[in-house]
Amino acid sequence: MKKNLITLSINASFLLLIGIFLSLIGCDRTRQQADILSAPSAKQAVATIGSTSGSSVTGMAVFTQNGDQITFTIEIQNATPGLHAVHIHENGDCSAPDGKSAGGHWNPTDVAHGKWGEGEFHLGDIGNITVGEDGTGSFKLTTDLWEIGTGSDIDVVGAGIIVHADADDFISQPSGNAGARIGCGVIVLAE
Ligand SMILES: [Cu+2]
Ligand SMILES: [Zn+2]
Repeated sequence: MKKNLITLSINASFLLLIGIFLSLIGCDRTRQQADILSAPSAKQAVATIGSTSGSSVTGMAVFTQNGDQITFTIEIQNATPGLHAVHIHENGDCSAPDGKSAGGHWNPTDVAHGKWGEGEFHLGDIGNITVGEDGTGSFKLTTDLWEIGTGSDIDVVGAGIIVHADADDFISQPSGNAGARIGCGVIVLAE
């Protein structure tokens, strides 16, 4: 009699476990369907940063669209500690060893160079990234001033990302006196 009771409770626990397992699978499937449904609006562009001007800088920049907002993140490695300017430049061309093939600052609105969010500034004037003693640094920015993959004047795809040896002073024309181009990447649409 006691043995039967134990068997019964083991069976009940087993059924409970199966129930929990099945409901977890159910949740997961619902989540996957939600991801598929939201996929078309989640546009993304990326730029892999390679070294230029004899530096050993590497990094990755990612643009992710959420509604009309685009979040930009960049992470770099192997840079000297301190401030380094980061800009979007007009050409997605990193073929020159000094990065000059990327051209001047991306400036589709035809205004003066400046500080992001204050008065006039190029749409490529992202700002300065702080690199620590370990040679790494990261920066994040959210804006509705850019587009991804629309082919419009303010579409970032096809432009370049440049990391500079020095800080942007946000004043000097036309590019903030930020020194050599030590990192370069081409912004491409992510599939
Ligand atoms: Cu620049
Ligand atoms: Zn600029």
